[in-house]
Amino acid sequence: MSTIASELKNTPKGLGGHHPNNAVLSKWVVETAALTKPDSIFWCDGSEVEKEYLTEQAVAQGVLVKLNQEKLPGCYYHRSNPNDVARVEQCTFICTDSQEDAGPTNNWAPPAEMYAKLKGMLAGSMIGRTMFVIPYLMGPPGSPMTKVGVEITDSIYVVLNMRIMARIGKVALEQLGASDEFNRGVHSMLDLNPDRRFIVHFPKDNTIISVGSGYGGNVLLGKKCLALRIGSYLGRDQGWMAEHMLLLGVEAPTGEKMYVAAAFPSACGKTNFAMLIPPPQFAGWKITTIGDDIAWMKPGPDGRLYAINPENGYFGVAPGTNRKTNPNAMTTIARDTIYTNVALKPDGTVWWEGHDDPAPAECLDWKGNPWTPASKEKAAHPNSRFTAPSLNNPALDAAVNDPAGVPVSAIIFGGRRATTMPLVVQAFNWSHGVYIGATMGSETTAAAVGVAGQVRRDPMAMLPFCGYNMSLYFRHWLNMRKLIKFPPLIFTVNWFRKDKEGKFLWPGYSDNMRVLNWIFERCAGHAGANETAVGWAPKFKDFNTTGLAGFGEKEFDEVQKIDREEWYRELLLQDELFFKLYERLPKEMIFQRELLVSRL
Ligand code: OXD
Ligand code: MN
Repeated sequence: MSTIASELKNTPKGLGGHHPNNAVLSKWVVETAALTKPDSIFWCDGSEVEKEYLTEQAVAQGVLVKLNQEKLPGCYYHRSNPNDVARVEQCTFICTDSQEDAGPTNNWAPPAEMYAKLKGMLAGSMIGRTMFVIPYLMGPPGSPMTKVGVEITDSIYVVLNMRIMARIGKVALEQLGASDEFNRGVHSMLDLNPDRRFIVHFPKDNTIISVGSGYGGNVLLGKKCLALRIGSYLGRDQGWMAEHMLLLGVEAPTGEKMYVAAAFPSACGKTNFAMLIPPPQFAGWKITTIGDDIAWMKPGPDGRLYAINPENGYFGVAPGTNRKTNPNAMTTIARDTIYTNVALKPDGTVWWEGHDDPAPAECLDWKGNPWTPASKEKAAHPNSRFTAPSLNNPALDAAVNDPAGVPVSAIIFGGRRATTMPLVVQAFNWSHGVYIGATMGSETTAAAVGVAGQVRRDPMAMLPFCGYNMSLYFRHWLNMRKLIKFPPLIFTVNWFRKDKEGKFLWPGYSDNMRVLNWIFERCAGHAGANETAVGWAPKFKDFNTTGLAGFGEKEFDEVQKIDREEWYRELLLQDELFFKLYERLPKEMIFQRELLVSRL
């Protein structure tokens, strides 16, 4: 079918037919339908009625399983194809005109060649299926920082996830109006053959095509594809920043409040940090969440850097989430949540490794096979996920929908490092901070396909998400300084340092409040610091350890230790990235490296 007139085959009256008053959008949808040949077209309006209808359809098709509605109201369960459980960086492409624009850290192919290949795969790919059209907003309605996207997909699971992760339907069409400025995203599952799996970005055309996968990070196109890869590309040209950062508010008992943005690689606890509940010693302190994964930041009229969270929900890692590590997340995911690839218990509830409940005597694992505690394999996939609306979060910040965004006082870079990296230090200045971000390393996790646990460089946690040449991205960071009169202070943290026996030196989770407290006091100009080779470090007396059993000055020194031998090795590892990026690497990065060597 190739015209809009013949759509809406089996959908109830009033649903699926909300055409936009936008000729460019209509034309693009008709053209895509002509290529993919769906049985019907369904325009999503984002309404509750629509949600109910599509959820019912998904259950009838076996895409979703209805969970125990008494214990988990509004919650559903999904199992993906076992070959399709994480982002696939080797199949992710940035198709800029020249390979140099994509840079040495991205896969690249000539746009024309890639379009031809993908169009070949999309030809007739939706025969027998419904084509859903999802207009969506990344960002609060009415914000000048917000972007409109339209995702075309043949997956009902994608629609139901997108309606949690973004503001979809009518609100997006209203913001779009008659404009032709929207991201064009096409997703088709094909046959989920990993050999025909491609996540491709055409930044110049503001276009994304994703085929052969159903996994969130590959197919919820507003998230990694638009908000980070295309977003970073647009941000460079338009003077703003799209970053892989959580955003949180910290309020002191005095009522003074600041906002902090923090970049950590995937599956390193961003969601936990964004929803942190301070330990009892911090009575009167409040942490509130703006976002847990992505921040768009732009200089504001008062000379500060303002940020919005483009998303509207959380796509979080389930394993390890419990009442101790993240009580707010547990409340958030108790209703209206889609669980993917966790274990399914006989009573219609869910379980994963690191859940509060003990392992069930029996359940179905993430592949649907019977599982008992004696089983060798994990019950939940290590990258199993929950998709939950922000509105459920008891700690949601009141400014989350503020079109102006929130002013950022501090930027934190962090990685998962067993050695070398101290718990916290502050960069000497913005360019030193950019160097710290650029040289970030972290042990790999299950969020991407590959071996977990190896240290890899992940500049600003953006290695898999930068939509152009990484060296030019560093340049953009340096340039932004000129546009921000009162730049945020930059810090680096590491919650994951271990002793020789492999035991964590820092308790983490809610105790990370102590680090946040020092950062807050530094931004407020209250706390002192010691100059070290790698940055300003907290003095023990300024670092709140009350109530932290077994953690005294000796333990503090241990977790803050700067070991010269380790740092020499670190510098050699950092060089690997710099050699790779050398051609266009800003010279400031080399100078910062030399300064660090001389300080060491
Ligand atoms: C994520 C990721 O899903 O970073 O947020 O992989
Ligand atoms: Mn992420």
